[in-house]
Amino acid sequence: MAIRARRPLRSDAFLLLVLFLVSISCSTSEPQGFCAVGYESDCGLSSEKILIKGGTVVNAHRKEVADVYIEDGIVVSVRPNIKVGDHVKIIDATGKYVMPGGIDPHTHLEMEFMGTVTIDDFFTGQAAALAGGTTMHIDFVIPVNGNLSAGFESYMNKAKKAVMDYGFHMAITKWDEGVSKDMELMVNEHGINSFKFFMAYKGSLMIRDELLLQGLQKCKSLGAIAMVHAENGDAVAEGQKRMIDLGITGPEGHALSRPPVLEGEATARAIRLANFVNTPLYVVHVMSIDAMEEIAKARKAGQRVIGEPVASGLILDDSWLWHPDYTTAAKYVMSPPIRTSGHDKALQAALSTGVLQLVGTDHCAFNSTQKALGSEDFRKIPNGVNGIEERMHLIWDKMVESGQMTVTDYVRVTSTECAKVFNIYPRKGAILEGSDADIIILNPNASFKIAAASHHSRSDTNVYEGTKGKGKVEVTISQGRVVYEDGKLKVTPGSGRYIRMPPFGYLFDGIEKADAAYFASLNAPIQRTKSAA
Ligand code: URQ
Ligand code: ZN
Ligand code: ZN
Repeated sequence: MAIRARRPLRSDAFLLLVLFLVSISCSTSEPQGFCAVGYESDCGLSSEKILIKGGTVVNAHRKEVADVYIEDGIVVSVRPNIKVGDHVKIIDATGKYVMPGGIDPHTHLEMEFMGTVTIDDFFTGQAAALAGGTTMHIDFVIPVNGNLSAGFESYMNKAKKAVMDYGFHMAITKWDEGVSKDMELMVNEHGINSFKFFMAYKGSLMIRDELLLQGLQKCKSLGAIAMVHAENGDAVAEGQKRMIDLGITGPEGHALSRPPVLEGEATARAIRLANFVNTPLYVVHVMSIDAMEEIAKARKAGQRVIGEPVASGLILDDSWLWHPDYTTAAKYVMSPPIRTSGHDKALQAALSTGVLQLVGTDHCAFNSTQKALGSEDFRKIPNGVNGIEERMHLIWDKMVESGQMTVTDYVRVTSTECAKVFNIYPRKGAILEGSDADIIILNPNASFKIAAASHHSRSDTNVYEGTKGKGKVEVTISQGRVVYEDGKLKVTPGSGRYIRMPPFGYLFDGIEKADAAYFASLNAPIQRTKSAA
């Protein structure tokens, strides 16, 4: 039988398999019609040998003029005058800053919300991040009907097209024994070390104090960070009704319905409950002086509270919500709302002095068609703004160029502190021997201009439209590969890695000692003898 003469099957099948894989990876790496601006694919996932020469290497603890040698995705050495052999890509960084890639602690990619889905998914959102100098983000998993495991599976599936490293926080939207058990699973099996509780969005994501208390205690026992969206959801619902009753149905009604006092009240309440449980608390998207001052007071009293302002709250004010053009006004609708001018400057000052610790974006982008869902009623406008591509440039221009912040503090608030809080430092958030080679080169003498026409988000609008500034990220290196250079992205869907985050980060150091001191201070129960009477 002639067949026997043929070569054994395994090799043919194997070859076919390789050919099939290459054809897929080449065909899928260029989703049609995505952001034609300076985009090309790189099928080879080879990691490069790279020498970054003569730049000022900035870490959160110091800056130095030094070379950085990268191999196999890892920083091998950081010192002056590194000599290398051939086949090494040399990047001249003279006169430029060489910094850890940004880490965005707060994003929502491909999130189902308010009757639609955020316009950026793990491909477009991450590609935009890399073009803006952010090399890792931590997204929020939303449970499926309250089920954490189902939520986790659905987000791991969404992340299959990832082009950079990412991690997950988990939202808690209902409480029962199953959820409590699943939280253990998320921490011990799935590398999640933080859970978010929404005190607003009545009727969808909102939870009540009883659940928040349960959640805080569970987080403590697991060594997980409790995160809160702090607004009084009941009062917000009242505020919304008040505006509608007044005939105020436009985007300006969104800001008027949830004033800073409702953010301050919920922030104070969450802080006091976390104090009662004695567990670290992380307040997301701090948008007002009211919330910031509650955090400042708690930290001054020695409580472990982390405050996260976001780019929109630091850079924008709410005058846009009164813009006569609906599409323009609606794109600025997010919660808590962007505040009146003055809150932005106060949040900048708090960030530059350490009252607030790190900067996120809360990137939750909806295009103008999606935002039009609320054209008759601001309560139906999908809440959220963009920022994942703009954060690093906006904070450099607003905080460093203005002299409010040093370059080492810039690295701390855009990268290192996030890595430390979520316990992945110094693998992430640093340019140290052994760290992942996630690095950006920022040219302080170049400038940037933001426009929806040139950004990498899928959205047709941008809340920073027309903003210009000093300082430009010219090169982004992710996992030891140059993924952004000369305005061109070189990304490969599926190359992004899920980063597991272990529990009991630095914020938990000594918590049990404080508990022991508390129990010792109780001086109870009092042993009483039954009185004769
Ligand atoms: O509240 C959040 O963080 C999500 C739902 C994003 N939207 C927003 O308006 N902040
Ligand atoms: Zn929120
Ligand atoms: Zn958010």
